[in-house]
Amino acid sequence: MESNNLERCDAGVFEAIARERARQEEHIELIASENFVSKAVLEAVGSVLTNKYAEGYPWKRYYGGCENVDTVEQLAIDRAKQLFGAEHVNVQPHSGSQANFAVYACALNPGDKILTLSLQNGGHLTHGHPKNISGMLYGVSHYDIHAKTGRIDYDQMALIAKAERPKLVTIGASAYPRAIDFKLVAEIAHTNGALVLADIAHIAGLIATGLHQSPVPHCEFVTTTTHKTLRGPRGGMIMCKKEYARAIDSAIFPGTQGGPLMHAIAGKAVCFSEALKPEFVEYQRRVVANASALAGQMAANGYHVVSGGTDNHLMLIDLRTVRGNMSGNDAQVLLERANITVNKNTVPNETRPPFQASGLRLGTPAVTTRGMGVEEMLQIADLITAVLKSAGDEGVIAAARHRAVEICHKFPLHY
Ligand code: DSN
Repeated sequence: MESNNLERCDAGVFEAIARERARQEEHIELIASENFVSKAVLEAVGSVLTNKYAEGYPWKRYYGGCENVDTVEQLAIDRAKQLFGAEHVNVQPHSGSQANFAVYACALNPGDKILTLSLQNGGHLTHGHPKNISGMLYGVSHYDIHAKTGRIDYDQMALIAKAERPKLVTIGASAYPRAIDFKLVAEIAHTNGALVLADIAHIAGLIATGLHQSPVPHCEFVTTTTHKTLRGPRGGMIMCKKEYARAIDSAIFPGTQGGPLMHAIAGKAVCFSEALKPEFVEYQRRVVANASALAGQMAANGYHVVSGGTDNHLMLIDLRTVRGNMSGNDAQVLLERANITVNKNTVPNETRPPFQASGLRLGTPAVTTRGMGVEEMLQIADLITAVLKSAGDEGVIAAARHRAVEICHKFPLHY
């Protein structure tokens, strides 16, 4: 790569990137929404395609010189269709938030009602948070999870759908450890005259490989990011039924975006081709097995794992059930000192504000990409436990950090 140029021209950025590379190399990455892309994806994203303006869609652009980016975008679309069995795909959303907003712009008018998962119990900002445009423009009602089981309350969803008659039901989460019954959600929505948006950003890799139920046959709209379990570049994508194809394309461009990020779309094309390979199925199986092992060992170490475990790539640990009642934020800061990267998260029946929170969200996509397996998950659970029980003791934290770095060195990133 051309890092020599960067070093010469911009020492500040060069050095920050070098430090970030070292951080990624030597920290155990458990943020459930992060992953490590292949060198091929990195090359595509760092390519000359960043230079090109290409408003419009393949073979129908506003500017000249688009023949090569047309090829790239068409490859991305065709591969995504094959991967998910979608009728129509738009690969231009700059992010998952952009993808969701384009669906709202396509399906709703300001003031229309939407029904979404409660944000405190796993939902996403773009699913109706009062300070997000989705919460400002639309009338939002929430369904929730069962406080005891930690699982989505589909009966409550049906009751609210019947009472409120929303125009759109959204299903999908940022912090939900269980499998989702998309078919049931579509039945509930359609019975009550609503369309469905499934936001599969977190579990796209599990769905692409058939490990989790796909919403694509059942829901009008499916959005995802491409950088979580799917292991591609940062970005978004929309899949929809054919009848909404034109409206969705128009909601992205010119509706809510201008020129597409062609270098990111090239990275998506490479990601989809990687995800079509048999090795990717094996990778997703290992992500789930690792999450299950990590959750099992955390439970064995005395922590309450929300819903009793996990079906996917992540778990929620409720810290209130262990002595000390540490906040999620304090736990995150302590673990960071031991080179273990996590994020605080609200948990069912939360008693703290979101910036403190009472839980941790742990995920296994990134560590699994490095090649770590069940044995390492058990060790990582024990390291987390030791650090959280250390009461800040520098000796304990230093020993955990030393071990975390050793594990990382055993599974290098090869960038
Ligand atoms: N920030 C993402 C996550 O961590 O799940 C959601 O947008």
